[in-house]
Amino acid sequence: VAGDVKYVAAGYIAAGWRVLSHQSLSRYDEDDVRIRPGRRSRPRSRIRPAHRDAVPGVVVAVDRGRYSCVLDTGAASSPVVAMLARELGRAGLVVGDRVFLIGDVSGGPDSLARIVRVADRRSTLRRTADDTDPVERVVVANVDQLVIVTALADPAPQPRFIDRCLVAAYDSGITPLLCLTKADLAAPDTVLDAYGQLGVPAVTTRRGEDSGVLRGHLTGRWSAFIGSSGVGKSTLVNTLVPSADRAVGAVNLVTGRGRHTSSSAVALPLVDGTGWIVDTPGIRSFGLAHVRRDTVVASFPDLAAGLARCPRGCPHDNSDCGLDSWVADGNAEEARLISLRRLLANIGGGGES
Ligand SMILES: Nc1nc2c(ncn2[C@@H]2O[C@H](COP(=O)(O)OP(=O)(O)O)[C@@H](O)[C@H]2O)c(=O)[nH]1
Ligand SMILES: [Mg+2]
Ligand SMILES: [Zn+2]
Repeated sequence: VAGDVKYVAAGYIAAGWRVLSHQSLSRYDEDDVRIRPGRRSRPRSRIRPAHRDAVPGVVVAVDRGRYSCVLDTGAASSPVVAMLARELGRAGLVVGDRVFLIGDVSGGPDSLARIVRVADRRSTLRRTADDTDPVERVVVANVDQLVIVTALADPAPQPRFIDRCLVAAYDSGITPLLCLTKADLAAPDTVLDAYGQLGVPAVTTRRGEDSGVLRGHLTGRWSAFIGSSGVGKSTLVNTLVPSADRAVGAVNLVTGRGRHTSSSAVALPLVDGTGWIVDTPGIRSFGLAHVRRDTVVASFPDLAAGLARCPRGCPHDNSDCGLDSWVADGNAEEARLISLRRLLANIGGGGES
């Protein structure tokens, strides 16, 4: 039995590796595929031989404990609906989770498969409901890139929103990409300059135009799109994935008055190309209660060298803080220091943003 179990585990590792390399994603090894935890000296009888045939896939939507999964083989023409095997416990999965399925994986009407394994997550995009909420939630797993969608006008660019998203991306180890929409309404130069200096890549888009530059950034990757209401995120998603049919101009998706009643994330494959984009309609911002203060500070690379002027243990909010003279000497924009202080005050339980 023990030998058999070992074979099964090795098979999963190999399968996991193939899946991951098949997706042309990088930076992981077999350690990233979760082997059922347990003491290695004992036979892991809970791994059932039947699971040897489990097929790999990825969660693309979640609806009340039912998971829509796309198989790596592409064998099923529509997403396979699956439930989580009881032995995997009650830990919820999120969009982007890589899974192994058994049972009816035909994807046919009324078919139901079973998820028997979950791969370790390469990345997790996390948030709390607000900056003081202790409950941390995973928004999406295994994305490579966070596309921060913000309009150049109507509504005006929101640097504080951008900075907050950059902290979330930095904390999650996910590459940020700034996507500036509505370039037909205002010139992007000021925003491009400000964030270009920080080394944040940026693209501009306008309605009715398919941005090849944006597509280039999305190719071969999993990208989560985040944006506050009205910035043109749905318009953008529809351009990239016409079949997605996201409601444009919908006032309130959560109450169901829009065409799309779901407020949870959904992964959509790019029509031409290998990338996936994850729309996050219910998520307008990131509570950062779970982020360490020094991670917030580290998310402001333009201020990093100025920290040498701070006394040890500086809270960066009083007259001893060396960042004031750093900014006064012209080393960084004052707005950036204000943004940093606002974020630190909030996660410290302080006032509203
Ligand atoms: N002028 C202009 N308007 C746009 C552009 N993209 C979207 N819009 C409009 O902005 C409004 C909000 O768009 P929507 O995609 O629903 O934004 P969402 O709330 O971020 O999903 C709609 O009226 C869109 O037609 C653009 O590039 N230029
Ligand atoms: Mg929308
Ligand atoms: Zn300081």
